Amino acid sequence: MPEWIDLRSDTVTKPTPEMRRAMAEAEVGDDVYGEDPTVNRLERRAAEIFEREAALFVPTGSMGNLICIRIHCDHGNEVICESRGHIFNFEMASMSAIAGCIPRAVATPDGHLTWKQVEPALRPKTYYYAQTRLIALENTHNLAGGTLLPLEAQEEICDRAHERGLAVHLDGARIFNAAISLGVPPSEIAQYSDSVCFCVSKGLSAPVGSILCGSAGFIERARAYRRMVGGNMRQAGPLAAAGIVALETMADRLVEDHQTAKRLAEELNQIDASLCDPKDVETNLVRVDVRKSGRRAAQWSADLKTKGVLVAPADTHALRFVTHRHISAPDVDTAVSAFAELWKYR
Ligand code: TLP
Repeated sequence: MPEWIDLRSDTVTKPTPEMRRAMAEAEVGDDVYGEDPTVNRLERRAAEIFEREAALFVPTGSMGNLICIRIHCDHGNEVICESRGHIFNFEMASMSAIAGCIPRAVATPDGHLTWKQVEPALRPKTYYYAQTRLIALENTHNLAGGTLLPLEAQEEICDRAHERGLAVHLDGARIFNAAISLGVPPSEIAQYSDSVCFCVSKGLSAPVGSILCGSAGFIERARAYRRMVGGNMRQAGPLAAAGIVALETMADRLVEDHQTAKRLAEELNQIDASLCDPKDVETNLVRVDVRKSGRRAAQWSADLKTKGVLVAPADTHALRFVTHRHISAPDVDTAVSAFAELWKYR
């Protein structure tokens, strides 16, 4: 097996030695009876960090988002989301197929909704319209390039939505990256929304898992819906143990991933300024526009793979480079040289 430089996602991060030890030693019980002490500890700690009444451990971020949408909405309701949002593009239309909702996708230049863009998408309260029930935000925004939704924009959307009796869900899969970049605790970013779902399985390096936070009543319902969608995990203690290590020890180092991403963008920009603007890099994702090469992102991805560099297409003409714990400074140099070589002979 060759040593890949794997820039496809931060989901590829492997558990740290401390996580593996904690997993081996985790106390376990049947979580369906509420008796797994390690899962209970993780949920209590997450609720504490996010300053919410309760939390729930779920296997994936996709399941967490689905459960939240299902609780906030009735069948036939509309969910306003950003057109490049994860829940709209990568979750197998679960909000429609399972939760019975219809997405109303709003396109924005930078992936981030403002109240000015949301308001015209609200349905009037007339019997022949599907009724708007939920606004779904994403911070950081994955497909837009790991961009940050400013706190003021979130606050305004949430305040205006709440005045109209609408709920707001935050997909905070990478909220710890957002927190580092915005220089605030994650609780501050999530404070305006009714629910938040974040992942410990991305840059935080735990092998599996996401966590929902909300009111005690919301989490009680979420526990029931998790069962409905097959998300119960019984002796999940070892997974939760890794999650605890992730929460306690892995957030601060994300700044290194952001610095690596910035340097990667600077070097790619030196090859050709059309590829990316380092100023756009706010966290650990770099969107690289290969349009000028006349070749599609999928072709670039295949060509880079022949040089040992794994990068996923973000859309037809853009690649997404994701930095994480296993990407070192020499890895960036190698990836950039491989890219430069291919660019020269494009
Ligand atoms: N994102 C994955 C892929 O699905 C694209 C990745 O490699 O970035 N919300 C956001 C914003 C996400 O980026 C992801 C995963 C999820 C939710 C879903 O998490 P999982 O994979 O745990 O279901």
